[in-house]
Amino acid sequence: MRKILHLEKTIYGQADLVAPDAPQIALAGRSNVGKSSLLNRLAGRKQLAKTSSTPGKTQSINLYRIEPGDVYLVDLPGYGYARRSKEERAKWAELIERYLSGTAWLRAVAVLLDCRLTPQASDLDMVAWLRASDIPVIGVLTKIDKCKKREQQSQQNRWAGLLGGEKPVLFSSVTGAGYEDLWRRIDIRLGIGEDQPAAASEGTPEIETPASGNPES
Ligand SMILES: Nc1nc2c(ncn2[C@@H]2O[C@H](COP(=O)(O)OP(=O)(O)OP(=O)(O)O)[C@@H](O)[C@H]2O)c(=O)[nH]1
Ligand SMILES: [Mg+2]
Repeated sequence: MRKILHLEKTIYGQADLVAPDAPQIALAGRSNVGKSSLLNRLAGRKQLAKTSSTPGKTQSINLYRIEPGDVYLVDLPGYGYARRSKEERAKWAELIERYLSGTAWLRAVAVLLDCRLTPQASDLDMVAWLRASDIPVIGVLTKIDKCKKREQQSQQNRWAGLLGGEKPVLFSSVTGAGYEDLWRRIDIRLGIGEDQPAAASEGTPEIETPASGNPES
């Protein structure tokens, strides 16, 4: 069965920081790494989450319910965007940290890493913090359409060491590479399990533009 993602809740700040009491997986990573694009690819919809070539596009915590079921994928604002003011960066970092540390139903965090970059300090900090907090990490190397096979493999091996052994998923929102592998890892963490491979059994869907426009706007 094909999964459908619906934007159910948007959190703009501490005042409305209430996550649902349901299993959820968050997408974390530096600004521009491709979190919202990856979510759109997983949903099979081009414009569910807003994306931009300019870093700092996602400015809220967006909770997408995965149907069928009562489980969530959560798109986070990016970290490490140097052009934001110090105050703004601190505000986002605090909101993200509060969400990650205060959500008992958080089953894992998918940490997205650009396949073209060597491990960045902010990524290493995030992975170290998650591991110290006992939050499972799903590593994802993004934009692999921009990396040669050899580079993909060396980055995968390097990150496997930093992530505690498991090789990150090789993903491209452009080609759909890694779609099944990532859904499988998400399903396992959400407890949807291997009994209901859902979208994975039907392969990568063509991305559709929703007729009803962008529900986020
Ligand atoms: N070639 C290629 N470009 C990608 C891929 N994924 C995302 N992009 C591009 O990278 C840019 C940033 O993508 P977003 O999905 O908005 O990134 P984000 O991590 O959500 O960024 P913030 O919301 O600012 O934190 C956009 O121009 C995307 O088109 C990919 O797999 N391959
Ligand atoms: Mg985004």
